[in-house]
Amino acid sequence: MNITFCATHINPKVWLAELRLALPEHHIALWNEQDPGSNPAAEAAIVWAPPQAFFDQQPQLQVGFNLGAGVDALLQKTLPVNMAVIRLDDAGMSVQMAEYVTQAVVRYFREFAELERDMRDGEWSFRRPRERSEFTVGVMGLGVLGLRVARALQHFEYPVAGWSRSAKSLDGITTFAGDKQLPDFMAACSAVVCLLPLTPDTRHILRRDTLMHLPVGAYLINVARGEHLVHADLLAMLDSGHVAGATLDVFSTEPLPSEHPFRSHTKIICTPHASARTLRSESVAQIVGKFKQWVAGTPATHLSGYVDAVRGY
Ligand code: NDP
Ligand code: OXD
Repeated sequence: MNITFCATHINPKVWLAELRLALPEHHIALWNEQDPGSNPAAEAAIVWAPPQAFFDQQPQLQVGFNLGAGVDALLQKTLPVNMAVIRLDDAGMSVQMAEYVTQAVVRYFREFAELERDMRDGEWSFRRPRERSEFTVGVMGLGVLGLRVARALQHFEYPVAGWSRSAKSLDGITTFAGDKQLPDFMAACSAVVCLLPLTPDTRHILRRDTLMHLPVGAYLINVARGEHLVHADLLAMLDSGHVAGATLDVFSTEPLPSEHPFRSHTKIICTPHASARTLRSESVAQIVGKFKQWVAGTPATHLSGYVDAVRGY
């Protein structure tokens, strides 16, 4: 079978080498945009943020494996009519995400930034310990990553709340679902973590009229997509003190422009979309496993990570 590969922002050579080693009986080729006639007609694609021309030139594609968990960029494209989209599920990302979010929450809860600042200023300060039982961390999105994050936070005995589209019953987690329960969920959170997929329903969900339900002095951690957040609203709420601080890993424009106010804001911590990296070996192993199941006859709709294009995730 022919597989076409196109991934921007990564070195394709090493990926192709690993994929070819794992699938020696199949032909895997790097897509050539300049000379479309030279691309063998492929049934399967492995992609990260390919240009529209990739799909326009290959309407015969049956299945597309996304080299990431989020498929928002892919679903904004016009895709081949019969192509099913399969995303990465976990593939080594959830442990990284749990680690990243936990360190951000712990820094806020334990006020490490303030203690470090005091030490730099020559002080030896005492801060009264906060009450853990009163520091609820809310996780928006209780999927593969959100649930792992929630469980990691529980390990440190933070009360955890979760918000999802469908109602859930999860051991030890106070759950909320749907738009109606969003204000109550927000009101319960001392820190809120966004781990939602970016869909028409969730774009700009972190805006003034949702964030204003947070208690005064709450923290925001956005590790999902930049377009979940309305930048100006966050800046205004940091200025007013309603939001005490934000940790942002994702931005509506990436790379974040060097002059962007987020970069130098004293209440914002930024990282360059690094909270959970796509790991090559884990991702290749997962895609190869799913591809083999598909070749053996499992319908794409039955593969784990199958994306419901109407739902958007
Ligand atoms: P999943 O699809 O497993 O989980 C999505 C969760 O979001 C589900 O619980 C779902 O609810 C919930 N959800 C979806 N739409 C809504 C809505 N309208 N209202 C309320 N809840 C909603 O995704 P993952 O956990 O694998 O990944 C989440 C996102 O994290 C990715 O889409 C990506 O954008 C981002 N990401 C960021 C990375 C980074 O490095 N910064 C790395 C990897 C991913 P339900 O359970 O009811 O379906
Ligand atoms: C992803 C990401 O969606 O890297 O996997 O953001």
